Amino acid sequence: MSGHKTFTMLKPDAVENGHIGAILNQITSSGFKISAMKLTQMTQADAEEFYAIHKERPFFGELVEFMTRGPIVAAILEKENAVEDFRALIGATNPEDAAEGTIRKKYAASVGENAVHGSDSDENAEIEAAFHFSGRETF
Ligand code: FUP
Repeated sequence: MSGHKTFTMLKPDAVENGHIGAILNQITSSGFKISAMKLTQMTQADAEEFYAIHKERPFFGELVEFMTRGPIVAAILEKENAVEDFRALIGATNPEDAAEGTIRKKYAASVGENAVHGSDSDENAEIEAAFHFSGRETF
């Protein structure tokens, strides 16, 4: 079935600040089902590969440093229209631009440390889910 899956990471800032429970509660109470989840820490090589599309951008070094500095919660989420609905739930990349009530508005400090990731397409959701989870970890 296309369009029913997205991938998220609760980023190191969200984990450090004790927001795992509140963010997961907002995600599940918005109708997303968790089909895979783990606490894990990305290596430098992992982060460079995951964000390879941004490697020429000026913020790439800081992004990799941030994403590897502590554990993240990686999860696969299922819901009809998952990619678009989840991006609406998390809000704009820069929390200053994010709508009231969105996860980034509530929990993110800056565009660089913005609490949560959400896939931007069905294709990337599949790639990102497979990057973090094996078949045996997905339900
Ligand atoms: P998003 O899809 O909303 O996660 O945003 P992007 O894919 O454009 O950016 C990925 C990550 O790069 C962001 F979560 C944070 C970082 N970033 C910056 O640090 N500065 C920027 O100007 C843009 C993105």
